[in-house]
Amino acid sequence: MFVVSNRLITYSRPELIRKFCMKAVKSKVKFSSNAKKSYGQPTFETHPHLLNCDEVTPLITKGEYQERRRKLAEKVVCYAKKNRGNKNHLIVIPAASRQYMSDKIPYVFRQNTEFLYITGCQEPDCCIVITTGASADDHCATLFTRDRDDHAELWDGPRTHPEDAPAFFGVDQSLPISELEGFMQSYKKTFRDSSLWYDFMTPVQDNVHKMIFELMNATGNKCWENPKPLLHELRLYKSTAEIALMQKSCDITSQAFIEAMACSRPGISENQIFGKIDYECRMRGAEYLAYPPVVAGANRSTIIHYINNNQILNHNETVLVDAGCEYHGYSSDVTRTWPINGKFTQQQREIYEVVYCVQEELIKYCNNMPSLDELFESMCCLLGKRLQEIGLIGVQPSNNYLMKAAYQLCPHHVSHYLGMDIHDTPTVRRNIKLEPGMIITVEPGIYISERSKLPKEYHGIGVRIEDDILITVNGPVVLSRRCPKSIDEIEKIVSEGQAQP
Ligand SMILES: [Mn+2]
Repeated sequence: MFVVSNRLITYSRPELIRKFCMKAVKSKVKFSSNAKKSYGQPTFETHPHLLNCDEVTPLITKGEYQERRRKLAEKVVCYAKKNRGNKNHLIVIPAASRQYMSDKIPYVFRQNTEFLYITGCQEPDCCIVITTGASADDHCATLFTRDRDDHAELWDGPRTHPEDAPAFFGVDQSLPISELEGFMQSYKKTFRDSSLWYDFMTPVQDNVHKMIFELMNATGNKCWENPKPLLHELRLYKSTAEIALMQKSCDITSQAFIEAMACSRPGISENQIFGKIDYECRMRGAEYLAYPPVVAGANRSTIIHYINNNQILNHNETVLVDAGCEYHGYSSDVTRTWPINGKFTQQQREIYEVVYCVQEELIKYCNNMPSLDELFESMCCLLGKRLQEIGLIGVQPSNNYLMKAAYQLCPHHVSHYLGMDIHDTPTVRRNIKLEPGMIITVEPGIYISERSKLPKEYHGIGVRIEDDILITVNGPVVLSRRCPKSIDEIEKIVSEGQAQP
């Protein structure tokens, strides 16, 4: 009996919200039932080579997107309960806008990651609004899509129209973006004691940002929360489909590295290696490279963020390449260092072996589920010890001394979370223990600049080895395992490549 009445109460809320939503816009929106369906992104009907039936983006189903929205609503409700917050919540996550490099010339469009994660919608200038009461199961998701514009659609291609969006994206309802302001005003009037969840810190769509800012001022609303940390907590743990996408992304990048190694020879330019990796990734199905790659020959490899990539690679030099592709929204991030003529010099080999051994040990250490910061500490420790063994760091008993000396030679962190973004979920702290489902990088390096106090013959050597690691209950899985990294393997691939005409 109690259960029945409880259900009645909880189910009344979404109906209330939905009725309120539709009433606010009823007069303005006309849906024609027999018009041709219109979508602003690939669907199973138009792109069967990319999508299966019921998938909104490759491998990720409508159901998975619905589950993500439900979980977000649940986290919001949970957070509010814990902090004695409001009972009603309005979560607003806008899509990104196009960015232009010069008059009417756009940059490659990249969707706002939080919006893409929660909707699967790849169009610019849309917005998702999730409203929820005290029970997240009754949340209501409204997708605002760009207004119909026959002229613009002729130039830029079709847009998703509100009458077609709910069936495809699995949202409860959809409205044109021009209705967003009215929708929010009505909601604020109906639920005066509600919290607004919107990321004021990183505006991604100017119009929406300005409108929300003004609305908040006008209503004197001070109940504002940022949904980003909660979204990052969700994104931190990868689903089965996401792991498959990450594996594919790493496989593509690994193959591209092998091809780039095989085409290396003295006289090739850094930019040509960049081009080779980009080409090989695209030929295997990636959309583009996930970030401007570092292709750094000789002493340029000691500059951590070198992306000029405009030098020639010579005999007896190494090249450090940090690159990765984006495959259906999922990024890989791999670094390898190889000798341009197929043979490491004595000093290059010594440094490479130190980094290689330390990297292998760090991957093994992931079995203990350390935090990223603990992983960093042990990198400094291990690097220090190895460098001492080969006589590059003086014999001093203190651990502290070793770690400081190592940190001078590797001034960056050893790891970050990885996923849709390269530096994924940056609001998640690096001092929490690893857990199954997380994906991280492990990337120790040694950079001996020409200003270093170490012996001259080591100057200009820069080595980094970076792999992408999935944490599982059975231990770490190296997703980028198909990218060769032992000295023998690497020398063989480069040498054999050079033997080809
Ligand atoms: Mn990285």
